[in-house]
Amino acid sequence: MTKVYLALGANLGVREVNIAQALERLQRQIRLFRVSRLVETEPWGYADQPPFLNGACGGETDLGPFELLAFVKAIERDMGRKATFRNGPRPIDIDILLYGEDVLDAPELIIPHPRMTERTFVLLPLAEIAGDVRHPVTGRTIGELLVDLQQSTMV
Ligand code: PH2
Ligand code: MG
Ligand code: MG
Repeated sequence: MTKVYLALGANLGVREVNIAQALERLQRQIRLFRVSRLVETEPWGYADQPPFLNGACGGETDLGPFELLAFVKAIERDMGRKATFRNGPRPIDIDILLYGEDVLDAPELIIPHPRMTERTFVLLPLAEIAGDVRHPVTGRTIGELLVDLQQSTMV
């Protein structure tokens, strides 16, 4: 069993229902031990779209990293997500943030998630459930990374 942390996001449809459904589906392969509160966030990357609800969850799974990726992609697809454009609107987005202490750099999957340290909408919910967990590349805890980010953007 490996401890994994995932980010959840939605900005189309009834967002909290989509996230609840995704959490329900995730439990078919992940024993969830923490789910964060949901926060409403301004769209990042592409501004002309509805606000997001974002959250994070943590759990244990027997799936390998690529199996986990296929599993979350299947949930996104089943929940009606269409391939649009980068950073565009979506009924559900499930991103793998951390997979144990693994560091992986494959064409289809980079772990830890390469942009997690730059995004408050990821670090804020993640810090609520995993503040003391260490990012295996930077060696900083999630709580520290959130403070770093907030300080770097307090201008
Ligand atoms: N996801 C994106 C692009 N922009 N902005 C917010 N606030 N929340 C997201 O989850 C998000 C985003 C691409 O995955
Ligand atoms: Mg994403
Ligand atoms: Mg994604």
